Amino acid sequence: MREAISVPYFGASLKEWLFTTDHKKIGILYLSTAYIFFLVAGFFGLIIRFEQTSPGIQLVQPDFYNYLLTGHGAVLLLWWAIASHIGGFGNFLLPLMIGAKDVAFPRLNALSWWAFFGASVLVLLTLIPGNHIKMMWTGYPPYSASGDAGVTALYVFIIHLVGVSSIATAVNFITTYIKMRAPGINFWNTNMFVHCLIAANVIQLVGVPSLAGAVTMLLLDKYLGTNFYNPAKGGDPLLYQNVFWFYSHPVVYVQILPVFGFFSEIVPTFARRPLFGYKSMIFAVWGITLLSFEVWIHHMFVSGVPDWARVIMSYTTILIAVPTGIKIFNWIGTLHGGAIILRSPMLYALGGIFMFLIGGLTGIPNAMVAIDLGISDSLFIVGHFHYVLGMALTLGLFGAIIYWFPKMTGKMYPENLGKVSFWLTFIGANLFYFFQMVVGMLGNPRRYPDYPPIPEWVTLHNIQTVGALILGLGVLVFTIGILKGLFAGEKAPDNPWQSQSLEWQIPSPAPVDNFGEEHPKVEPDYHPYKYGAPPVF
Ligand code: HEM
Ligand SMILES: [Cu+2]
Repeated sequence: MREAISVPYFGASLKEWLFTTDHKKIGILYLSTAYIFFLVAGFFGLIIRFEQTSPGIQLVQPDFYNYLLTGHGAVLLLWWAIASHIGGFGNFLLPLMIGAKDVAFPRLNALSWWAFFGASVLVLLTLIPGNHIKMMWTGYPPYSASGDAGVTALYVFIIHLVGVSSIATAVNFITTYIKMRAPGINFWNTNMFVHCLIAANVIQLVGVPSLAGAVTMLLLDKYLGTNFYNPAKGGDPLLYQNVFWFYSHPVVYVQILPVFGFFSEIVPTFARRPLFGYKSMIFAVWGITLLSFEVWIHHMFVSGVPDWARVIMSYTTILIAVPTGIKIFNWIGTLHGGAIILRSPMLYALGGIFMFLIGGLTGIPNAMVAIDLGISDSLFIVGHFHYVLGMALTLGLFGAIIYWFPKMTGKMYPENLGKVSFWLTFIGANLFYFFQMVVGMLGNPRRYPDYPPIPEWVTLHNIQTVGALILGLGVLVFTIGILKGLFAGEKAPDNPWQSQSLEWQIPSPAPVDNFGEEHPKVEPDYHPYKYGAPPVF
């Protein structure tokens, strides 16, 4: 086994970090930025939660509440749910998993990172009181085009920069997968994470321009007097909703597919079984990708769209449950008869799959027009998407951070903090979001700081706040674990989980040149999930 040529991360100088084109460093930059933004935006969520504990206004004025909610939604969706997977893990893992030296265009990759960094700076500017954006992450006109909505322009530029970054990354990753695979790596022995990552980037490539178009027209309407969305002058606010959701529905798969990838890497490793139904999983991923562009009107069932459109998109939405069900079935199939080892990454993966299952099941009623008319814009929806996106995603990411921590840092994440943080996060999230759905079903609308003092509602809100506190504590413990692992963690073996996958066959932390000058030698019968031998850890 080769030695690492230099200490790749901690030992690198500031200059090396600033000018780096190394996919691993860029991945770590993305991931750490996304993590810090996650902490701040999660804290915004806690304040929003505390404000709703009792009826009346206690902590924050409604105007500021709108800013917190906008920041919470937009930053968690774009930074935590996209940048951490695609920019962070995608960059770090893609070349390692396919046996490449770097991505296809390392300088373009650095450009992606800097565009993203620029967007991060713009987000920080919104912290200044005069710069608040208050139109919610969806930015619907006519409100967003009005003076009350705050600095719409800043929002638009943030989307533009994130968009440039995403498109460049998508081109880069897709090319890397097609052109840079080590001889012997093919479509049928590629890691599920890579399949999911490439599918997600295909969605980015097709979808991001649509979102960029939607917000550009908004910018022109608000500041230059055009009338794309102004019905008084022949425009149509529904145009915004259509163009916005054409991307913003598929984006949920950009966000969740890489997490499916994490589950699919972690579950076989800790069940010591090959991934059940590997090929059907690949079809499911691409099925979801294709279908994802056929369902956006389910976000507009109450917006006044024609019935035929509602009916078609109601069916297509329910159809997506099929490939999704296949995946859940396959993870469970992998567990069946396996020698299950409940280390913390596995706990997080199983917890994430559970959250996804609840989120998926509560999504089916939303897809039915007759039911959605009643629960649209209620806290039921917010509870649903925190299950499916918020928490399935966060648990999956936490599991992934612990799992690949050794390869990224050369240290082990402390197992006890992994377990404690898991149980706190898992219990807290369920208390919080389950009762959020219940109060939503009783009629509590979303996005309001206040509600009528109905005793039953007050109790339900109190439970949610307790849940959010436990969840917050879990995130805190997890974060302490990262710091402890970094500064005082045990030295990591090269392959602590005895994984078959390529990224574990090199030293920890991954050396600067990955596999050296040559592609790694891939045996003809290589498969990332070729398990069978009982592990010794
Ligand atoms: C870290 C713990 C989190 C807490 C405490 C939290 C809390 C909240 C609360 C209280 C709301 C407001 C619901 C309402 O009254 O309308 C909300 C909305 C929202 N959250 Fe979270 N959340 C968390 C994590 C996440 C994550 C991980 C994501 C995404 C990946 C997310 C995405 C959103 C979105 C998109 C909204 C809707 C904003 C809007 O209506 O425009 N949240 N969250
Ligand atoms: Cu959708």
